[in-house]
Amino acid sequence: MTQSIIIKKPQVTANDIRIIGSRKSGKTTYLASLLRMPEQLKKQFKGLKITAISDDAEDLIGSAKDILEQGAIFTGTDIGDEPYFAFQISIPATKKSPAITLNLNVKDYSGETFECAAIPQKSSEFEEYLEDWLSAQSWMIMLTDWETENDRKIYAPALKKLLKELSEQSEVNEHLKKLKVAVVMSKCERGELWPCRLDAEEDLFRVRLKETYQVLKENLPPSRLRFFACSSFGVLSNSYGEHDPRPNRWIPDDGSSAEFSAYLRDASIWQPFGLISPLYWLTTGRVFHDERL
Ligand SMILES: Nc1nc2c(ncn2[C@@H]2O[C@H](COP(=O)(O)OP(=O)(O)OP(=O)(O)O)[C@@H](O)[C@H]2O)c(=O)[nH]1
Ligand SMILES: [Mg+2]
Repeated sequence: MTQSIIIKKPQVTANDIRIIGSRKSGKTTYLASLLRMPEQLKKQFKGLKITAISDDAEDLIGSAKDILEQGAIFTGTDIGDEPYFAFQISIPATKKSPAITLNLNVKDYSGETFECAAIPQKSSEFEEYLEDWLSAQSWMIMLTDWETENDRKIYAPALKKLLKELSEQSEVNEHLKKLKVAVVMSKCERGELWPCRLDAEEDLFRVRLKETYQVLKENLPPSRLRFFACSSFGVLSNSYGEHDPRPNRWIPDDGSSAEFSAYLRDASIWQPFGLISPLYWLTTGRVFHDERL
């Protein structure tokens, strides 16, 4: 009797995403770290491939090498000239899921554009960005601090406005009824956040950004909203058997904060956390099983 072997074809799926969020929340560093894919991740996840497609994406890999790995930081993203990164993530098959390739187009916005949504006097500027955001299939919203003042006066009102527009436009544009939103807390190598990364919704957003969380939950069904934690820098070691949870970051000793002015400390052991999970969920609707990625 001949045995038939069934070879599952890798799935291929595409997505068009906008990354928006508060100022200096780490959006550009996130994309640069992902595209650069440090050696530590390559070793740990054999067969994982990230390939730049557009020139902007190629250039960002260069910036990761020339800036982040040299212990420097990006200048803020310019308004009006937002880069559009096209790249591909190929994830090999695991016991739990088949091999998959994600073809992604991701546009990176400056934090000011998101904060405009909370300022009524800036509504005409906001309308311009909004038009482009509403042409996408997914949004990644990146936040990094939980000052009560920002929660109440910037993040919650900005999201309220954004989601109100989304809901109104959904009446005339069917595809918007499917738009998904991944809300990401960045820089989670910070000591008080690292243990909370395992349940970002409960332990980060619900308890720390109460009003923002409430606005999101009231305006989006669970199938279109999910919360994530990530760190572009990671900790010194997150491998089994050799944990060293000290952040792989360096903060200038001028009183700066770990939230807004940190640098990568040691590029040779650079191992970001949680970079792929939000993109995977936004694109497939499924939860990625290895949160370290
Ligand atoms: N501690 C820590 N700092 C980070 C991380 N990612 C980025 N940063 C720092 O956050 C600051 C801002 O990073 P950017 O990537 O420029 O932030 P952005 O959201 O693109 O900023 P805008 O374009 O101005 O909105 C820099 O000092 C980065 O080094 C991280 O994972 N951990
Ligand atoms: Mg930026």
